[in-house]
Amino acid sequence: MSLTKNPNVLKWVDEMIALCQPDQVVWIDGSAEQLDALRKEAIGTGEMIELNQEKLPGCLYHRTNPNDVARVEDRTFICTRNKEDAGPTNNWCDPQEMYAKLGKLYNGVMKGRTMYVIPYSMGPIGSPLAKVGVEVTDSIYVVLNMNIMTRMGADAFKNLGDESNDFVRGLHSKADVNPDERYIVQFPEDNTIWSINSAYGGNVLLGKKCFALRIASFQGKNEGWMAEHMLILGVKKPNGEVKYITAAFPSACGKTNLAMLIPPEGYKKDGYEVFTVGDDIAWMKPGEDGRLYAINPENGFFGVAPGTNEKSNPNALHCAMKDTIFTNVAINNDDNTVWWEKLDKNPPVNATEWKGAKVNGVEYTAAGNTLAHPNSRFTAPAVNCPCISPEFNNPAGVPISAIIFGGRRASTTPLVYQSFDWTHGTYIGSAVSSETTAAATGAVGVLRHDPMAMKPFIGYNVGDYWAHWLEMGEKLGDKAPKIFNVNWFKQNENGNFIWPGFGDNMRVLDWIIKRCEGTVDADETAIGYLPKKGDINLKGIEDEVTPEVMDKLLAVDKDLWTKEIAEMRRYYNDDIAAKGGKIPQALYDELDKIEANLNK
Ligand code: GTP
Ligand code: SPV
Ligand code: MN
Repeated sequence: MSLTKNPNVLKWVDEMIALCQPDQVVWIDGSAEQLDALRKEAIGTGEMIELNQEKLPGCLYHRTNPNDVARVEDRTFICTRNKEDAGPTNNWCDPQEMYAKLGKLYNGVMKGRTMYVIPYSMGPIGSPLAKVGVEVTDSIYVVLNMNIMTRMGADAFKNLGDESNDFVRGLHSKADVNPDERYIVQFPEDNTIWSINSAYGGNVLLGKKCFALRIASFQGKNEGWMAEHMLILGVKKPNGEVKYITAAFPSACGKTNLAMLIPPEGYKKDGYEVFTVGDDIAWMKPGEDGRLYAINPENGFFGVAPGTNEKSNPNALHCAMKDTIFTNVAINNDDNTVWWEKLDKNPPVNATEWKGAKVNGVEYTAAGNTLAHPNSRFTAPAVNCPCISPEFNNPAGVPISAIIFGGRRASTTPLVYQSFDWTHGTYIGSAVSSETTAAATGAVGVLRHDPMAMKPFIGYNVGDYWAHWLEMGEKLGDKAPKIFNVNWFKQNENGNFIWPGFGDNMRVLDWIIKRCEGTVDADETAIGYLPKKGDINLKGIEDEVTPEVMDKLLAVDKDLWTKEIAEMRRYYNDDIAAKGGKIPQALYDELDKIEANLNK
């Protein structure tokens, strides 16, 4: 039984049924009974494994095909009528051609299967910033994950109403998970997403990267708002005031960790607290008071498991203790619980590694293998988060004081610096580069440009995207958030990180907040404002972060930066402008200014 009278939805779903020819169609109302039945069915077929229900109540395990463990950027397309509109950072194909090609793959693909029709809202239902999507899929794993990651079910249709055509159409089939015919395709001009031959995370939970970033960034450009790959957090100061900050880091570079930060003892004692609003995506729009407001369009966390532990991120760990789906981690067969690298120092002897082989975990890891896939993940409900912000469901969002960019940089980039202004901050965002991680297929640890941490997610021409950033800054004027850059990943000669990171990143947030309030001075350097000696509070970590280490963390090395600027000029010219990206003159001017500063 369909859950809506909206003729636009009904017509589109009918078309998808005619194309995919499922044996059955089930509309997902989001009721507990329906979800329970789906869990039982998936456990029955082996698609999901039920974990220890005493230790991990409501938790399920899922493993994906070893050929299907991360986003596939080389198979991701933006299909606009004009090629220039997709720009140099995207794969492009003519929409009609792509519809025809994929139409053949979808033709009859759900014969013998059930099609699930999932209505969902990105953003709190009723929020003026929220948007509705409908995903049809042949995967129960997708239904159960969408239930955690979005506001899923009949209420989403209430938000759409009986007539609106303003919903994002998402078609997904796992087909036979053939990597050679895998496609993740966005049609921004049609509010449409087609995904086929994957059953993993961001490739198939279409509300996430496909809608909330690729399609939404295109919508935001046309409608005057921003969709960004950013966490949102609130820092409560001892006087009770809460300052909200967003931060854009590339995939697997620390957003979830920063979003759930636990302040060091000294800060806790003084009364500081950190609240999580979001860990991956921010939708931001100017509010009535002229400030920039952000909502988290998601309802859960799809977090990287390896590295998550009681010390690095206890909040994330607690999120994942109930009603969570684990993907591609290892199983401890002694008590049917989960394990991943760095959870603790004791890999289970009696283990099943992520591909499904039973192994002696101690010997297996000692031989240099990992039990969990490096991009293994937990899907956990936001309500589980011990530090979830009281404003999480606020339809108006939260006012943003600071925007932070960052990435993994072994050298060159200091621990923190502030841009001279919004335009310079936009330049800094355009210059984000980072060593690649396991979140996407391909080599790991290679430095690549990832502007605004959005390279895989900008749904249109990157030049126009940068122009949109500059326009937003003009609109916001002196109410615009201040823009900063951070780097938690600076290394010494031995390849060890020299900044402790994690909870100690609070010390950097503290400086950032004081800069926003104008209560701390800074050194003006060629690249931006840096902390003055002694202005980053190191109480409690003086042994680790000695004055010499701090000097390294805050160094602006003229030779390295001259190289950095030369590389940016090459990137703008060769990778963007020569390939059809219209770079705003203001950004070239920023490049010239920094170069001149360095040569002073
Ligand atoms: P996506 O979900 O892919 O967008 O990733 P994310 O940006 O949320 O990254 P996440 O917080 O999951 O961190 C990824 C990896 O970086 C984990 O292995 C963390 O342990 C590590 N990490 C996070 N913060 C820090 C830090 O401050 N210092 C160091 N050295 N490592 C960190
Ligand atoms: C990322 O890769 O940035 C993620 C995971 O957050 S995925 O949803 O798979 O894109
Ligand atoms: Mn992400």
